[in-house]
Amino acid sequence: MTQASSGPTTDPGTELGRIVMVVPTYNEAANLDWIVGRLRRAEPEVEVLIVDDGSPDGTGDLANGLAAADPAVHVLHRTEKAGLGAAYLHGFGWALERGYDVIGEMDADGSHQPEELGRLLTALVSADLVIGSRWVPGGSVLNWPLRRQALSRGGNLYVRILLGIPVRDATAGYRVFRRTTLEKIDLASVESTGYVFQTDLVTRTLRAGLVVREVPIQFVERVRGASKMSGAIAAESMRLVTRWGLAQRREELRARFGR
Ligand SMILES: Nc1nc2c(ncn2[C@@H]2O[C@H](COP(=O)(O)OP(=O)(O)O)[C@@H](O)[C@H]2O)c(=O)[nH]1
Ligand SMILES: [Mg+2]
Repeated sequence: MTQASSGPTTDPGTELGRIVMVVPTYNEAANLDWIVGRLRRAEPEVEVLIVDDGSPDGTGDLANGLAAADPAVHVLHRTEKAGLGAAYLHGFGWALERGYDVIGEMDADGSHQPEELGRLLTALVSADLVIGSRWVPGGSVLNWPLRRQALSRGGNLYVRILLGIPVRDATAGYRVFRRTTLEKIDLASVESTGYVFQTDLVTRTLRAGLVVREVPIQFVERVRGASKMSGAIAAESMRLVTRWGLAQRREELRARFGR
C-alpha cells in the first residue's frame, strides 16, 4: 500500500515498513480469536504469525480458520511442544525470509495488550529492539500471583548481576525487533529453547552494540487457559544465565590478565 504524505509522518507504521507480530501458542483455544481480533483492530497494518506447537485443544484449527478469513493472519504448525524459544526461532525465520522489516513477539493469552503495541512501535523509530517492560517506572502487573512476581523480579535481578546488562525486564516477551537486529545477532547459534530465550536475545542485541529501549506496559494475568511456565523452564533459565555469566567473567579476566 502506498500513501501520499506531505512533511514528516508520525505514523510509525509508515516509517518502519512491514510489521509482523509472532504469537506462539500452546493450548490457547480459549484466547486466540479474542487476542488476534484485538490486535487486528488496534493495529490494522500489522500482520500476525501464529506459531502453534500441535496444541491438542484445537488451537491449530482455530488458527487456520483465522488465516483463511484474513490475509494478514498466517500460521505455522509445528509437530510437538518444543518450547517458546524454538517456536520463536521458527517464526523469525519465516518472517525474515518473507522480508518483514519489523518482527515482534506477543503472548496469545491477553497478558500483552495489543492496544499498547503502538507505543512500542513508536519507540522503535529510535531503537533496534523495544521491550514492553513491567519493571520500569509506569510499568505494572495486574492480578499476577505474588509467587510469579517474585520469580520475575528475582530472575531479573539475577540476570542483571550475572550478565551486567542495564535492562529492568530482560525476561519480558512483548517486544519488537528491527529485522536488521535479528540479522546481526546470529540466531543460528541460539540454544535456549524455553523462556530464557528472551534474556538470550536482549543480551545478544546489547553485545552487538545495538540500542535497546524499554517502554512501560501493564501486564495482565491471563483469565482463560493455563500457564505453561514450569520448574523445568525456570531451571533452564537459571542454568544458562549462570553459564553465560561465568563465561563472561572468564573472558573479562582473560582480557585483563592476558590469559
Ligand atoms: N508454540 C509454543 N508456544 C508456547 C510454548 N510455551 C508457551 N507458549 C506460549 O507462549 C505464551 C506465554 O506462555 P504462558 O503460558 O502464558 O506463560 P506465562 O505468561 O509466563 O505464564 C503463550 O501464548 C503460550 O501459549 C511452547 O512450547 N510452544
Ligand atoms: Mg501468560
